Amino acid sequence: MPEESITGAVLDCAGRSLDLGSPRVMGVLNITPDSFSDGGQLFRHEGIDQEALCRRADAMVSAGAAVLDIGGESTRPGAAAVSEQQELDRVLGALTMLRPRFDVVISLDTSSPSVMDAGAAAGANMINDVRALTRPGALAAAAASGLPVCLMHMQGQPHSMQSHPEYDDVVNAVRTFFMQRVDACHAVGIDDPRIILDPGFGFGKTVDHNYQLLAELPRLAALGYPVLVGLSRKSMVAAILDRSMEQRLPASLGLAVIAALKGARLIRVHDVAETFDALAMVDAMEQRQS
Ligand code: 7PM
Repeated sequence: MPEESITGAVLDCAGRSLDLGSPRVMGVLNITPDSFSDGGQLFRHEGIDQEALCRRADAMVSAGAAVLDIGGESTRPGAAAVSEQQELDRVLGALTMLRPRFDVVISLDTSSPSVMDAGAAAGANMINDVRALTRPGALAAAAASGLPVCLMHMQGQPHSMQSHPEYDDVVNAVRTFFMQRVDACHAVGIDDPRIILDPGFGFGKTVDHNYQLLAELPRLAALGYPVLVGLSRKSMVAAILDRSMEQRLPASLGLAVIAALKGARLIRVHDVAETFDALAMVDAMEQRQS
């Protein structure tokens, strides 16, 4: 475990630095045909809509996104499986478009070793793995990439994870999982300054589990690694307020602010401009706190 808290750390992302002294926004770019909640399709049968992708990325960077997260596999419950080749084509296609155009940290939302290898070679800055490097070869690929990695907790597999989530104590289970995956990272040479943790809201969790994790986020941040959260438009909004996908922004901003106040430093969202402004209020206060 890190000796002192590194939650305010500056991450070295393949030469680009990511200052987590303030809460930062990670913008979601889903390169999937069934983009569940980002309001527009960046991918169709013919392939990536390059113009739409660049427009969306440009809007996110202008609005203050510190990180862009490119994903080519839908982890939505019940989503169709994607072949590794398909995922590679989507992610590399997007990365090749965006890398020369934007001076921003680019994260790859992937569990596939081949995407990690090729993505790192093509200029990606971070790996965001909802499977926490558990796929065969993923630990080695992430280690070789030299990039920071986000280890997310998930109970079960995407297709079935929401059918019957169960824990004795969800916060303890997530903590224990984190400590095991951190050990696995250390064993392959991924050291502390490269590790980010994410409780995985909605990934094999009931509404109660999600809100318990949110309330006790400081216990996870206390492990000493930067915490990333994805809450944007998730069903934990709909469970409290009966809101359609298009109506979840105000509640998502509420969740982003709560998470930041409880120690999250990277907030993964669809609505970058609005989240940036909301988090600026948290930052303004925190910077004046003694
Ligand atoms: C359907 C349900 C489609 C959920 C997409 C999703 C996270 C993530 C996702 C997260 C990290 C979404 C999710 N969620 N990566 N990827 N943390 N690190 O809302 O919470 O985009 S996919």
